[in-house]
Amino acid sequence: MLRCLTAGESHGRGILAILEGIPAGLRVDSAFINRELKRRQAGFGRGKRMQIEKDKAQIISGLKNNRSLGSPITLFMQNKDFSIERMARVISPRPGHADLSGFLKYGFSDIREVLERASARSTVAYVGVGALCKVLLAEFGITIISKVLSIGGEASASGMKEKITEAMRNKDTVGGIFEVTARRVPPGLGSYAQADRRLDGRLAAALVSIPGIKAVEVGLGLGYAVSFGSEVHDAIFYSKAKGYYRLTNNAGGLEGGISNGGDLVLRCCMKPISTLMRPLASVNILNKRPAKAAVERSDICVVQAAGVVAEAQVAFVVAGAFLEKFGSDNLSDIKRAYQSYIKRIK
Ligand code: EPS
Repeated sequence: MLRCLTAGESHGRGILAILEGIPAGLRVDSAFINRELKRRQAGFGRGKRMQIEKDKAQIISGLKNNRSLGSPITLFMQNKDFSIERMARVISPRPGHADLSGFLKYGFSDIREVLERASARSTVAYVGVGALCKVLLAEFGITIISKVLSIGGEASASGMKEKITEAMRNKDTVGGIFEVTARRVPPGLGSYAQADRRLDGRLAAALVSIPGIKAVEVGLGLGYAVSFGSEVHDAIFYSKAKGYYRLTNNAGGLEGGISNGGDLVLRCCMKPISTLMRPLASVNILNKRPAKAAVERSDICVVQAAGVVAEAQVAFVVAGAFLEKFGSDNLSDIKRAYQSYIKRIK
């Protein structure tokens, strides 16, 4: 079982992740983890914090001479902006953020205590863990990529840029849609046998748990609702060279909660960032009178970065399901199990 726990506040000492279940014998190049962390920091519309941070992972446990030991791998990403004790009190919750619900739930007197952990800074940990999972999956030829499909309803590169510039000019924020694709995933990951083993459900849960994600589509997604069955189901073919194959992939590589051998294709809608420089109406939590929502340093648009985070989440879920299917202790054993399975299903 692949398990992960993360910790850390946005302006605390740093962000930490413990990943347990990576098999022994995997070569891990820390430069790759750092490249993934850097990708998360990029994108037009990112805010000032990204000019301060240069996210880098220190590997604190689980590797010896760059090889995994089968023991928990701990990553630590230090924050440059470590100012948690000096941060100003926040008293008017931002609509769209965790501020009000977190404040009510935990009974704080300062919304700062909520937003320090609710911050999307926590996604540094997801990306670090996802990078380790990508390294494992790459041993089996599996790759995961993402691309931005639209920003504020605009689908051309120039239109997207204009939308972000417009949001910037108006002291506003803007969301969008991105797509994640996992290639060369073998058929047979996940199961219909129990709801919590379904790979589609596990992927959707992992994606909708990324801060700001409000919708997830699998394959054709909402498009299924406006089509006839004969138009959308992916017909099945067989050849000796290829084995079973399809010419279309509306299913997004998932049937019956199991990977079917096609690319996993998932689209996510990200809402606009909820910190607005021209704030919406809110309420002062001290006197319960109307007040403008809090204004914090933030980003204008993070759809591209969210795509990188989503790749990491998909990598974590697929790696977990992969290890369940093929074993989990030793990389060579897993390779043998994988090869014998690939031979059988042809
Ligand atoms: C982020 C770090 C945060 C924000 C952003 C994402 O840093 P700071 O709050 O110090 O500017 O830039 O977080 C949010 C927008 C949010 O709503 O949580 C990061 O590292 O990605």
